[in-house]
Amino acid sequence: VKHEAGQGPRAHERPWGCLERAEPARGTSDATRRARRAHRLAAWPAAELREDLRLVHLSRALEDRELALHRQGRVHFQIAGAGHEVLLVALAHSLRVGRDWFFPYYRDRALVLALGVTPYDMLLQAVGAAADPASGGRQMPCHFGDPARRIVTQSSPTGSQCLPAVGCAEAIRYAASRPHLGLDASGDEIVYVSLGEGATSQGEFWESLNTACRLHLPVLYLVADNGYAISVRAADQAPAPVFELVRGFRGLAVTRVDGHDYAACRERGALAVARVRAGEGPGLLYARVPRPYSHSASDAQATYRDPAELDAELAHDPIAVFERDLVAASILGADEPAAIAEACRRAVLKAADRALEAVQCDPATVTAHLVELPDEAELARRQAARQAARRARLASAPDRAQEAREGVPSDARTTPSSARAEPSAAEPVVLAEAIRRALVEIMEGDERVRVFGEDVADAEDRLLGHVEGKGGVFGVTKGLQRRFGSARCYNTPLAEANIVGRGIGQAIRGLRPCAEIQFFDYIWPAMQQLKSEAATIRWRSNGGFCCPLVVRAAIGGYLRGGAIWHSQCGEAIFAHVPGLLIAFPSRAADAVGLLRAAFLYDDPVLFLEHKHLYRDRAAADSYPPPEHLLAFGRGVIRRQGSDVTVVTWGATVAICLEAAVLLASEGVSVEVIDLRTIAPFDRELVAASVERTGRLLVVHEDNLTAGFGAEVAAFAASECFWSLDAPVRRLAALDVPVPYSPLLEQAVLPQRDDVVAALRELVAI
Ligand SMILES: Cc1ncc(C[n+]2csc(CCOP(=O)(O)OP(=O)(O)O)c2C)c(N)n1
Ligand SMILES: [Mg+2]
Repeated sequence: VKHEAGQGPRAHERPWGCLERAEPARGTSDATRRARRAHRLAAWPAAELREDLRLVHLSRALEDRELALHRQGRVHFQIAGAGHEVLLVALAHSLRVGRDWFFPYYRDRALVLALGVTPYDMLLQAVGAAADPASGGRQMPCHFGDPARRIVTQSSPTGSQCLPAVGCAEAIRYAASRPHLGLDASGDEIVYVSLGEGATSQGEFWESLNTACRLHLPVLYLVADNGYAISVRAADQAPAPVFELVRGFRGLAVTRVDGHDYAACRERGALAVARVRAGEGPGLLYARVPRPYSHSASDAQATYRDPAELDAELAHDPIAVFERDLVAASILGADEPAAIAEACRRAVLKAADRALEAVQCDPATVTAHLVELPDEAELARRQAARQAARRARLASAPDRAQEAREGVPSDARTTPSSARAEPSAAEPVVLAEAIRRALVEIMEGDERVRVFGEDVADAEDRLLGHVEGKGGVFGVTKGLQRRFGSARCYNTPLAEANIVGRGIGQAIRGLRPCAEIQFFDYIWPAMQQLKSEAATIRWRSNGGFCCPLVVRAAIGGYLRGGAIWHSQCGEAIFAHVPGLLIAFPSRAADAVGLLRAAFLYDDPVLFLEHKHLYRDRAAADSYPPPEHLLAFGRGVIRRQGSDVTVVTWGATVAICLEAAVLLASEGVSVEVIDLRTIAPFDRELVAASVERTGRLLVVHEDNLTAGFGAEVAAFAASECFWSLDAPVRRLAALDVPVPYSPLLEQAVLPQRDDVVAALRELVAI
């Protein structure tokens, strides 16, 4: 920043990082500080210190070997944890392998070594070998993952790990208070989540702090500040260092430590962990560390860093400081550090040679572990088990038995008299009510299911006897909190990434979370959690982890007045995401069958509930019996016909059926297929129908360009070509947002007469 003569920089322009970093230590000489550090080392057994020195050298030797192999083209990427090692091995002493949950950062190699992952395992990942235990050759080096050690499969988006980490901590608390769930919760396990100072700029970090503090969760954040996010200085990221910025987070214990000082890291790290473990709430451990190596093998930090700063970092490498202190404290002889370093170098050389000989990945396996859908027999078995659990639960609560027989929750005990009466099981129920009942039934059968989102709860517990309760802006979750308690149905902050990210963490910890997105139009803040996290967890860990999360979202238009942010569709965008299952029912009974299945799968489901159908009597059905289970990927023929096939889903199913009735009077026989699920979609049903009719029209409410209809049409063009007597046609919303004025909305969304016109034209070809 340039300043006028005589004027200093204004406060907000001051590069705090540089000033603070340049600040000389006050009052004590280097020699005194070194003597103090050496003295403190005597607190720990020499063998432990020696082992820690071995670990830091092992970590550094791995970086050096991988970098060399990268230069030779035998390792395809490298990212080094150099400079962070001493901090991490010191902290590892306070964490418990196989008990605590780890959401690491890519700089955490030394920690992961301390947790017991071997150099060979890490090198298998670096060379992209099939036997890479973390990812089967699918992820870059230092993207850790080890189910037995509870090291959660890591992704690359910086900061996105924070919300799942918080969700995991939530689940720990829930599981610990319900030992009968068998989730192996010790009660004092904690979550470790690690990130760099650059990643603290991400909103997801702040959203996670919000919940960690509000719920006093057992989460330890480690922020390792190495001064740079690739080439961007810490001072350019934020107005102040993060330990200052978090001051307003009530309940967050912030600890600062110098990552060059093993003793300080170990002592203060232990105190920070102990506090979190004791249940006193979240902690943030902020550590200053150097970055003596470039950001990654694709970076050359000499091109943008001050040479003097780099020289200073190399001269004060934490490993060298640790060695000098160990020798000064007479814990190691003068020659021992070099010998340890050399032994590590040799061990890594050997492990690398072995890894280079390991079998490389088989291209045929690349689609394995994307999703793992059980067959229908297995699905039925799971449903039977859930029903048995439900019956047992209801038998232990006799006042619920009548409801179970009827499949209807009465909630009569605590609902004020003004609440509506429940219909009997045989009476048709609209889609919203069918979903509500299905949620009740599923929650009764599986205590791992929790429902959360914006406004999903009824009311404050103390008011439940006096007010009717909210239960969602569409009333779909009404009565769940009243019936199952606030631990099983609760409100979240108004933050969609928070909702989905916490769901992911809970799923990883063994629960079956049900996250609600109030309006599909507001799902986008959660996109990273859905696309980069939930949908990739199984694949990126090569089947080591899975994410059984159901995300319900109210979707769609035909509302009159919903406008651009309460009426959109957009399922095609999610259909483009491998690893995500998508349901889009058009009728109440289907919604129940699909929701039952959704909670029996072990993969993430986006469950789209059409707002226009919520209360549409034409989409109502009797509440189906428990055996009614719909596997994903099974469409249904809603109306048989022989002249033309219409493929559709959601609210346009009814419109297409009306059009088919009209055309029947003109002698045209239209077959209408309701896909029911978008991912997977029922290719066989579509192909068999087109084979009979020779003509295909795809109709959807989402806009035309790159809509899911394009996928169905491309499938038909490719696989049904010899059956087709006419080009495949699509009818969809115009490529503009949904407007407020009913006249404009009508102009944008496909209407019955549009379908009729399109069909007439198609059969005339
Ligand atoms: C969301 C996201 N944006 C950009 C990147 C590319 N990227 C990878 S690491 C990195 C810098 C991270 O800096 P910091 O959090 O300070 O960690 P450090 O690498 O310094 O340890 C960036 C920009 C990414 N991985 N994820
Ligand atoms: Mg950094």
